[in-house]
Amino acid sequence: MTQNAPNLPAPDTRLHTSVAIIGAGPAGLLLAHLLARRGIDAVVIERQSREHISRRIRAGVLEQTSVEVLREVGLGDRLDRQGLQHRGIHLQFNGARHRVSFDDAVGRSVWIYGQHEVVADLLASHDKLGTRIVYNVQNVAVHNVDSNAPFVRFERRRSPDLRVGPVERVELRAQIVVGADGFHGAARQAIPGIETFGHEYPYAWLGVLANVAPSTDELIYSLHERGFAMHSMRSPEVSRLYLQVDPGDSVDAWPDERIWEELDTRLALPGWTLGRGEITDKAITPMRAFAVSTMHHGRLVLAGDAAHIVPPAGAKGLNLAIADVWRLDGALARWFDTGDRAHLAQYSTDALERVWQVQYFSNWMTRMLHRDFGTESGVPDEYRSGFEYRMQLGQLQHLVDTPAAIAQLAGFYTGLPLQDPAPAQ
Ligand code: FAS
Ligand code: PHB
Repeated sequence: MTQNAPNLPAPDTRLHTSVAIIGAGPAGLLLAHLLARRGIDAVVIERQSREHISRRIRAGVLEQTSVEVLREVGLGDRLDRQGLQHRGIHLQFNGARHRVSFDDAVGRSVWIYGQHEVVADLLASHDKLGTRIVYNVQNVAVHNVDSNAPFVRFERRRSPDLRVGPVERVELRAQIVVGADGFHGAARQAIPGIETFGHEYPYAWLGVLANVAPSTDELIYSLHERGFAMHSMRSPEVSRLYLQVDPGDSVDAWPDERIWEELDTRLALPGWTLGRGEITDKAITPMRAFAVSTMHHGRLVLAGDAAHIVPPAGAKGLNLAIADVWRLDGALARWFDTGDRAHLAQYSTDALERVWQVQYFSNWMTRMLHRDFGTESGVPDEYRSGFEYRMQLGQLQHLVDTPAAIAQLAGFYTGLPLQDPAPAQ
């Protein structure tokens, strides 16, 4: 991904900008939007096509902190019209469903508004702003991050069929390079000596999208002895549902009937029925946590999943990306407007302080709500996992009975406050 400006072949095309952003996911697109509002030029380069990034189904929950940011920067109109405000969630265990009220506990909410909707709003904004977004790039490499003239090299094909035709070598010169290229991106490798820390959970999520009205008013997180299940939604007509499965499980082993049967079992409640409909999307996502030791080196900065991944039980991945970008935008604005380098130097420390608190919350939600059947021997160990399960039930019962515990969950779930970054002393 990175070289220190060896004698590279001359590029076919040279582009110039103030901020080169690698990745047109929520982090990259939102940063370009925020910078454009300040008159700071950015170019976004993206490995996939516009169609591909537009149809990716991922996160569904926006914490109130994120909603306030999006409204503040002119991205709240459709969200306020179509987003579903939720003032609490349901926790289900031991055959009972308990409502956890965010409103009563902390007076805040979350909004159900799919990540693909946020991306659609961002792309519509960039169409109006005329932002330069280069899709279908290949072989991206970051150079000279330790100099004051970093640049990104990449290739693109001009032909409509991206697999054939001449390759154009492009050099994008910038003052700052931002790696917003997600977990599988490679920008972070351009940071010498960067360390990564992480954890692979012994389970995964089978996520399904179904054309059926949600059978609940608010999200249901359920711990059943067979494993975790969740009932979420995308709109009054579309349900989003999840099942805990084994990490090595395959979607092929989960025909629709089996999915509905298992959801019925894990979400069962006397007097309640789960509506069924056409499943339009199903995918298995591994469950991992990961974060880097630093999000900044020289003229390279990281934001979003490029720097951290949280397990989705806390509904934080997208929200953390928004918080990173809000903070990075403020630091870059000061850097470009006044030459103040203190805020950019402080960005990584401040962003990671939030990341590790959210890692803690996401891990806590994950371990509380998933069954760990795993054993080193591979032989089911009811002695150990049965003990763990009964302790989780005790934890959940204490949680729903204890206002202070509910307040902590509600505070995290609806979003930690975004403090204005204090410049480094
Ligand atoms: P993204 O991964 O969204 O975007 C990175 C972009 O960079 C991509 O478009 C990629 O194509 C591009 N890219 C990568 N390498 C590149 C290169 N070398 N050159 C150019 N471009 C490159 N979060 C939740 O809160 N709730 C959920 O339910 C949830 N479900 C998820 C399901 C899946 C399958 C995944 C992968 C993530 C899920 N997440 C969820 C987390 C997700 O929402 C992320 O937090 C969010 O997409 C972060 O946005 P970005 O940081 O922009 O990263
Ligand atoms: C979703 O609706 O996709 C969703 C909701 C809550 C989570 C994770 C995913 O914790």
